[in-house]
Amino acid sequence: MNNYLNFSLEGKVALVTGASYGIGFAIASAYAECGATICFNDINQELVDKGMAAYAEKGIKAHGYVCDVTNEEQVNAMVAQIAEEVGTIDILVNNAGIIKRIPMHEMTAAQFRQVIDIDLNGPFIMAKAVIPAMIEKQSGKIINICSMMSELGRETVSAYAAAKGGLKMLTRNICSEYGQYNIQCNGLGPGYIETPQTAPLREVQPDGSRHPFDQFICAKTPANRWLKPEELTGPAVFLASEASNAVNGHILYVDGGILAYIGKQPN
Ligand code: NAP
Ligand code: GCO
Repeated sequence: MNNYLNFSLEGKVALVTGASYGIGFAIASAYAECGATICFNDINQELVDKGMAAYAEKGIKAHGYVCDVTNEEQVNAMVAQIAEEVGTIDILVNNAGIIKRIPMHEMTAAQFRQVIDIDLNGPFIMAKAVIPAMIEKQSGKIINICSMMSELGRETVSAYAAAKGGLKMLTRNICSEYGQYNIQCNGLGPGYIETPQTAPLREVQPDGSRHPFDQFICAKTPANRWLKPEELTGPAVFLASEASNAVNGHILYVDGGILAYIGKQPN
């Protein structure tokens, strides 16, 4: 097989965190279609059960685990259980994440810490747990789900932007430290995606008008629309496959052109 054209994930074990629904679910589903065995975790059994049912509905036999990515003991136990039950992890997607939209001067330190803990410390703990087996295998793929906020700020998302900016540099540092073991660590930077996390930004207003932020972000996107989780899957498969073995420390933005565009002039 020509590695330069090998997008297959046959025989690979992929762990996608926080993948009961949303972006993680779309990426894991695409990985399954490309031949990977899918493992995912979520914060509680109810969500894991929901995810298992959703994967089964798509004909995917997934392995689900209850695990809080900020809890190192739980993470190490999950990685060991996956190694025993499924196989060592070839592909890790650090997808689990939260956002809090609060003006910074009103945000408590505890709220700030919670976002940093899940969105930045979690990916560190997860990557640290899977890297030893990847070193032993002399191969591995780590994909960190970054954000427009890895590059840009906006009102009310200080903790999230700090976390996602840090995640960009964690991505580059894992690349720097572990590239010698044929481990590639890249970021996937979605633009504005239609998921539960952004639902509040798309709510129809009481007068029936579109949410101001919905109108704003469409004006900032050349295609003048929100993106769908499924539109991230091609780039995600690329970053998980041998086709990207020479790509490392890169943040692949899948944003419909937002970062390139000054925005549409209001009428
Ligand atoms: P989502 O719909 O909120 O899903 C996030 C998932 O992560 C949920 O299942 C959530 O569980 C889980 N999770 C939260 N904290 C966790 C923890 N401590 N341990 C394990 N799982 C945890 O988010 P999404 O829109 O799919 O986003 C997924 C990732 O993409 C996030 O990292 C987000 O920052 C990033 N992103 C999203 C967008 C977008 O426009 N949607 C754009 C760029 C980047 P709960 O249901 O319990 O919270
Ligand atoms: C927000 C949104 C964004 C998206 C995403 C953009 O409040 O601005 O939630 O942060 O989630 O990260 O790439």
